[in-house]
Amino acid sequence: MSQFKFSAGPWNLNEGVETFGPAVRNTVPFEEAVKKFKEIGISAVQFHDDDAVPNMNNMTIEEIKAEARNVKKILDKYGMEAEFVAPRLWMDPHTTDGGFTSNSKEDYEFAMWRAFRSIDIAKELGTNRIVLWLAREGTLCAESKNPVEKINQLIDSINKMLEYDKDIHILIESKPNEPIDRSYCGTIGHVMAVSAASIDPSRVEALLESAHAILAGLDPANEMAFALAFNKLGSVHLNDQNGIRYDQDKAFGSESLRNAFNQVKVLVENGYGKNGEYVGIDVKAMRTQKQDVGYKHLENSIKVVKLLEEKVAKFDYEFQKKCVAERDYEALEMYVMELLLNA
Ligand code: GLO
Ligand code: MG
Repeated sequence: MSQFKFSAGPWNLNEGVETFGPAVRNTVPFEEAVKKFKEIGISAVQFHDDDAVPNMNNMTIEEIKAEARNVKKILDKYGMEAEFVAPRLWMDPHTTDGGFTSNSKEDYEFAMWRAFRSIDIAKELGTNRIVLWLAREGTLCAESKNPVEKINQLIDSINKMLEYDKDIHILIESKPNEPIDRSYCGTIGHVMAVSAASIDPSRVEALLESAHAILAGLDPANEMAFALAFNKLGSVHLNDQNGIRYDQDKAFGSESLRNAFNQVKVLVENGYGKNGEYVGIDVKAMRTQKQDVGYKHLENSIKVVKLLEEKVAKFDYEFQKKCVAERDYEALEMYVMELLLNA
């Protein structure tokens, strides 16, 4: 049992494509992915706009909405929800140099069109959450953009989305780098600042992904805590990451169990999920994994969350208080190690 509701995206059943090699697994058709998700305890699907409506660039608004309604029927068939829709502004030729911070007026307008369509799709799927992973909002060549101007342009874009629909909430997924070298919105602190500068801070929240915090050299649990302190943790992407390398999206807890424990602990302690927030599992199957077991990374991540919830339930707050009063932090640290090791 878990106190959380879990979500994942179709991209989490990945084919294993990477920079140095092609696909090693077949694409799992959408409906099959939804079925699989359901079987392993996931209750909501996360969408890129074009996961829901492929080929949307060539469709009218009405056609896009109609297609989204068909997707909703598949969700309904399996009793699944949609958690969010995220405009995929990193794949298209129009967003090679970013979308909301593009130097090209035409490409900027394309990015806004996709953002508005993502809102339309979200409404049809029955969610008011839009996620912005700002994949290319920054630079590869530092001098190619005026950073102050671009950060203001990003805030303007968010304001236009907030105005377009009075009900939507925008969750910014911070990431310091990859695919770009320097991102304009690399941490939860940046997200909170952008939120505060927007026309409706109550509708601009954060999505913290464990691996992204580690890539920024930060602690994922503290990043979650920072957003929680402002009442703005709209979603999380739990996964893991072996230090500052390429973005690995490993199974949750597979690299640092204590970090994972503290993420679950901060979520539990702060009643995360009480307002309908999901625990997203943004993990990638290892490229070495065969087709028929290419979903175990999801299953295992959920299992680790549940096991850590049990550890959190056992956490002895009296003992912690005693250690703090005596300033015996070695004792507290050893207690946590023993708790996690079942010693
Ligand atoms: C990549 C991101 C990616 C986003 C997803 C939703 O680093 O974590 O998986 O979460 O595209 O926008
Ligand atoms: Mg993510």
